Amino acid sequence: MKGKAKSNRERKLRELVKRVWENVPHYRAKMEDVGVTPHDISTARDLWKLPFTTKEDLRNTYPSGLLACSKEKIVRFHASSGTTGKPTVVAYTRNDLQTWTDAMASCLKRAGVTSSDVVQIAYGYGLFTGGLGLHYGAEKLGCAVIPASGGFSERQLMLMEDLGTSVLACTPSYALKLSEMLQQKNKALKLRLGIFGAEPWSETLRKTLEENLKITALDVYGLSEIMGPGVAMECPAKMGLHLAQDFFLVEIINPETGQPVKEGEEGELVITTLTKEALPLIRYRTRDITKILPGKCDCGDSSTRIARIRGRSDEMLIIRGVNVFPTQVETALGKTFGLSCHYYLEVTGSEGHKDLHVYSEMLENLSPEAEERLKAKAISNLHNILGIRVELHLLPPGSIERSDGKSKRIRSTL
Ligand code: DLL
Repeated sequence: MKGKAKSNRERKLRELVKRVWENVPHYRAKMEDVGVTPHDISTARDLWKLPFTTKEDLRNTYPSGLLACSKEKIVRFHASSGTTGKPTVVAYTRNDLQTWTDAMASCLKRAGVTSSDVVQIAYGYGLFTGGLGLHYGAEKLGCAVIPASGGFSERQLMLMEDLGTSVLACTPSYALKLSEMLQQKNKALKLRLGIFGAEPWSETLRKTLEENLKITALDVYGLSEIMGPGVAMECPAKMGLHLAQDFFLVEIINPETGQPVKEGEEGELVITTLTKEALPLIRYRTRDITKILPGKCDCGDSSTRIARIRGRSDEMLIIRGVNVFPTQVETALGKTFGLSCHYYLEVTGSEGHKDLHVYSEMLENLSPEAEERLKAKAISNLHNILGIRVELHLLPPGSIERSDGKSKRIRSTL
């Protein structure tokens, strides 16, 4: 069966390469540039011969230069949450939407969601893929779906209580905001599971959410360029995210050299879509940093698993020669009893000598002496994990703005 699944994927790969060669001049030109034709690609081992596709390719061909089907076949557009310039537009055919629904439903099933669940979707609905992606997957499983979308937090809590929400799907930072609001209320909830993703988050934040909300919190990964949520999902064993491997091939490369990393090493995730019709992507550089995990998951499933995303390569700070990801700061702050999970970062100084400022919120107001002790402990934890000294600023409880969607951890950089 395993061999059959593999040969199926390889057949899909050959068909994909032939299809983009015939239908997408941009891909054909890039392949011709490196002297590759569809005849050179027969198994996944040949993938390296193909050129990468980047966010720039999508930008340069905006809005529809990479389309591999006629415009009549498009039934939906989404767009990435780009902050600068034009967004990245993603198109779907009817089959693409079906594939997405199937992939998302399998992810939710893997997480333990069943038709008895009431799923409240507090990811944004609209151009962002979070809301509708989760929505169709959960509906396919037969769940009762509450399309709450993001924000209107008081109403979220009311719906949770009145409709008996058992599964909450939103960003981990929004889940944190909701959990804090809940702590001040006396609500009888049936919540048991959180499907959290769309931004990097740490094990520490998982623990906090699980304790505060009395749930199991699982990680879901995806990106609009590839499809949306549903690319990979944790199971309750929490041993990494299982890849939806019927639909994607993955590689891990060194982001600087573009070469594959050694087995099990961390690097940039590169994804090839096997079944997408409207916008197939070949060797798409996600800029997300992770690794392929060895061995088998305790759930018994032997599908490829990736580690929780450490962060995006373009959000990695280099402070006096040391690489720092916001999730590492989150881990260090989480190890410091007395601090909340709310924080943000600023970088000051000059190119040659950067300083990292960490702004972290205290759980309660303290006496000056107790605050000094807390600060010393946090600085020591940050030093142990990051390997550098940082400027730490402790802020009063509740002073850092809460996020209803993806939180912005790096507020300013050079
Ligand atoms: O965030 C799709 C999504 C929606 C995923 C809902 C999960 C849940 P984009 O807006 O295109 O799409 O952003 C994609 O978000 O490249 C990662 O950098 C980051 N990201 C997504 N999921 C995770 C995760 C959606 N579980 C970008 N952990 C990706 C860390 C994540 N980062």
